[in-house]
Amino acid sequence: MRIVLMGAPGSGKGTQAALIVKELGLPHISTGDLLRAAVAAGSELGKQAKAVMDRGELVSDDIVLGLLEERLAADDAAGGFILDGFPRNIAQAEALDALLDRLGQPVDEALQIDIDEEQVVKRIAKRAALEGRSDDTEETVRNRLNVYAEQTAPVVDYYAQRGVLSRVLGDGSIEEVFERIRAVLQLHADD
Ligand code: B4P
Repeated sequence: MRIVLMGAPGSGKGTQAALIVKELGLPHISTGDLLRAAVAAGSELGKQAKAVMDRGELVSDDIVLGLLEERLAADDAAGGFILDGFPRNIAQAEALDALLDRLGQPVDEALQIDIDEEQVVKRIAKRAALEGRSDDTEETVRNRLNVYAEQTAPVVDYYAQRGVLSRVLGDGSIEEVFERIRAVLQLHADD
């Protein structure tokens, strides 16, 4: 199964992807994690990405697509995957379709986690206190939310038009949200 997990920053994408991975045994491919690994490695690409991430903006499509293509070529991705944080704009969605069409492996399920802005700000403030991620400052989070509304929200319609979109509510506990996701995935596994 090839799943795309979408939602605003703080909607619980990364959190829920980790639970889905456990349940379905698919690799979890997070472009945020791939970028943070590049930053931690101190490569030239990582240095460029860090400046952009710290402003709350999207890293260039070329950089992210390069990282993603490399990751999707690994053996463990051949039997399906969960993509977390990608695509983040229409150009990325089209590039992903082109890449997966070449492999004969289209997206099966695009899962959108819906959440209101107030909860996002609270959750990320909590993570900032616990983990100190450099893009979790209040100003950057606000910018990430604006970027999400302008560039990423249209991707939801893109998948709706392709008939693969499901939506779940992201409020409530981590377990409650996961139960909703599990119900959707179960339903579609039986299709
Ligand atoms: P990401 O790493 O994708 O960061 P994110 O949107 O904040 O999501 P994340 O998965 O980390 O958080 P989650 O909602 O699970 O991206 C970071 C940056 O990388 C972007 O701003 C951008 O610059 C760059 N980037 C990434 N992908 C890109 C792409 N494709 N193109 C260009 N640039 C890209 O969780 C947030 C917090 O909420 C956690 O602390 C969690 O514990 C908590 N939480 C989750 N569920 C909860 C619940 N039900 N109740 C209470 N708390 C909950």
